[in-house]
Amino acid sequence: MKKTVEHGIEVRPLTGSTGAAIRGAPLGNLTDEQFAVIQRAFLDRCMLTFPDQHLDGADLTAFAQRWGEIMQTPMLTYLDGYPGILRIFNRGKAATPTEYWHPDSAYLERPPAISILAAQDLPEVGGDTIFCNQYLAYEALSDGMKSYLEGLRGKFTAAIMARRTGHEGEVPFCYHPIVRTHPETGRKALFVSHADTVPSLENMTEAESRPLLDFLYAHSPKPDRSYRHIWQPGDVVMWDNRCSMHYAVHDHGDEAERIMFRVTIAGDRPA
Ligand SMILES: O=C(O)CCC(=O)C(=O)O
Ligand SMILES: [Fe+2]
Repeated sequence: MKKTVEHGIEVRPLTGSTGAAIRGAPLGNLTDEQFAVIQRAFLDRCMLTFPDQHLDGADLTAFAQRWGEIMQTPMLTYLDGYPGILRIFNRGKAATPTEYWHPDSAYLERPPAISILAAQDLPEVGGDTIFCNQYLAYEALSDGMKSYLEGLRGKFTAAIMARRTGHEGEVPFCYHPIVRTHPETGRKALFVSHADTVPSLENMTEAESRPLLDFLYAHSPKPDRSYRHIWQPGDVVMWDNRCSMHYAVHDHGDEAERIMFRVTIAGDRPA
């Protein structure tokens, strides 16, 4: 895996398995050829970092629009003047809804394909985000397990989001295959999440489902198929929710300022 430069865009792999850093162009001003280079790297590496971009709400929105349709997630409140931008801030460790492995908003019928974060204000140290490659998690399973998982669907619920937002009444959920085929690469990836998000398999009790789901969740994020991002001012990071999970490490204390702008891009129904 080597660094490449094409149309002035440098693509440098971040680990042997996951992620690439993109340098060489301001994101607000990419040619179609440059965008194609970035798109290829994204599909290949599951997530990208763009150092030193310092995007504000307008720049972030313009960049995000190149990837598809900007979407909103029900129950969340978006920035005044920027209906696609969610302001992520430090809620304190006890209340953070993102310190566990997950793909974003997987309880939606059509979960976001892509999420993009632009750092606005960072703690002096800590608050890293870790990403894991769910193609490789799938490929590491035995042939027996792969065929056993064929056709199984998980119940994906909004329990964590409902808790966080004080949502009352029935918690939204839907069923998705726990092995999904990426609509653009054609590769299979393991599609799972925390036990509160995926409590059970379709047509099975929780007691019957947990051993398998717990195994798949624990199996997924291994160091040799992950990348840990240590944020720097101005960073933009984007990930593919169809083939990766991420984990926001809360080790910066409840008082430290940590503000990110997030945009999500609409995706297909997992299949
Ligand atoms: O704050 C972060 O680093 C990531 C939070 C997260 O999970 C998200 O924005 O989807
Ligand atoms: Fe997330």
